[in-house]
Amino acid sequence: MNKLLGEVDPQIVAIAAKDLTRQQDSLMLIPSENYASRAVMEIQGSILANKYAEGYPGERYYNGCQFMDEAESLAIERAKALFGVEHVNVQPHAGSQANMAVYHALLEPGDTILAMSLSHGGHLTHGDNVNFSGRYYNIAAYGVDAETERIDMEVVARLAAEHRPKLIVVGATAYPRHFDFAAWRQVADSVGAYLLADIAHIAGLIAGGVHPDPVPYCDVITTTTHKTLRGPRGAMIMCKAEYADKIDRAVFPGLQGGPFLHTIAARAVAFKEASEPDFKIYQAQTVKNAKVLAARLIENGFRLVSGGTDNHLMLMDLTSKYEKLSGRQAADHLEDAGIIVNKNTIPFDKRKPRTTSGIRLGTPMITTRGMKEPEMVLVANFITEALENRQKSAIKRQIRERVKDLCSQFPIYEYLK
Ligand code: DSN
Repeated sequence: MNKLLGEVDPQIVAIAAKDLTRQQDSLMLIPSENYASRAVMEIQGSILANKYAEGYPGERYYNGCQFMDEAESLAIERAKALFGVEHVNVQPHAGSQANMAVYHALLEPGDTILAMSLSHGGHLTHGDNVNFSGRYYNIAAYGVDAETERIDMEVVARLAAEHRPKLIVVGATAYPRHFDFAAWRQVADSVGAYLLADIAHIAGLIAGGVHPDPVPYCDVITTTTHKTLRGPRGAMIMCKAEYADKIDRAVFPGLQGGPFLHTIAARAVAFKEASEPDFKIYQAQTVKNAKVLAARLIENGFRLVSGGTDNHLMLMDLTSKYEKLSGRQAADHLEDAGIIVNKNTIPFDKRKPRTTSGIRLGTPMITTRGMKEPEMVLVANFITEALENRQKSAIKRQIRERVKDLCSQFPIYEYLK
């Protein structure tokens, strides 16, 4: 019981060590990922993982939960203060469970949801037909305008009037522009729908004050905690007090059993970190970096969906430069050069989701490691050079070395080495 991990399982230690090297030596540009702090990871790997605590603070189905109650209450109070919300449930294991719980709380199977289609930047749980949401609910989807590649609120209002949804979801995983939550509230009110904001991608930006705030306008807000919010993997649901009981009952016992108190405690730590002044600086820099990266990529001849970004991510349309190069191939070529992105459909994509015509890039991770505007220009140039020379392995290898050099100036997790 007291042996070190290295003594018990050197094999798994070696795997983690390899990924530490990968995380250190690569430019990690997947916009939904981040480097959690040492403090977050310390408590996540702690003895708090040993306890069952079904229920909520003060009303558990297990004994011995007094310190679990303290940890969960602290996470709840910190989240409430950070986002200025009336009620928070910190138990959802992941973003999908959080959205599932909201639907379970507010809807009946067969009710209509209006949400963004996955192919235009939404999420699987926003009604995709391979997901529970598309299977159990009647989905009306909105997308972006073919010309501007932005959401057109007049179209959303028209779709709402036509389909009379019981719930409208505003939020995306691949939308580089701001959401005007006040306008969404107006549409929801026009048909008497609940308004859910899924802010998984932009939660950190909102907490950092660099994205419009959904709280005054939305009935319920879901988010993961490991993206721009930079906490441990997990999720939470925020809502007005009037929905608190329904939401809590939907999470437990509706959908989940025992909460993961080790990650809930790690969420508490992340919320503390996010309430410190440095976090605001970090979020502002994330957005500044994204704008510089986007501008340089455009200067280098790439087309970005909607012409740029207002947040932490951008979608590159490869077809404008390389008609035959798919997103999947581009992501693999970039990985050869030490640059990690993900393939992503672009609006009105002619290719399938497994192939795609685009890649999605974001700045949360490279900003966490301390990179600023000058490095964004280098990153854009590395991407450009790697894609230009995608058939030349020697050049990609050479770029990989230059990427590694750049990364070595911005070390991560030095205490683990
Ligand atoms: N998988 C997440 C993303 O990459 O955006 C969404 O849940």
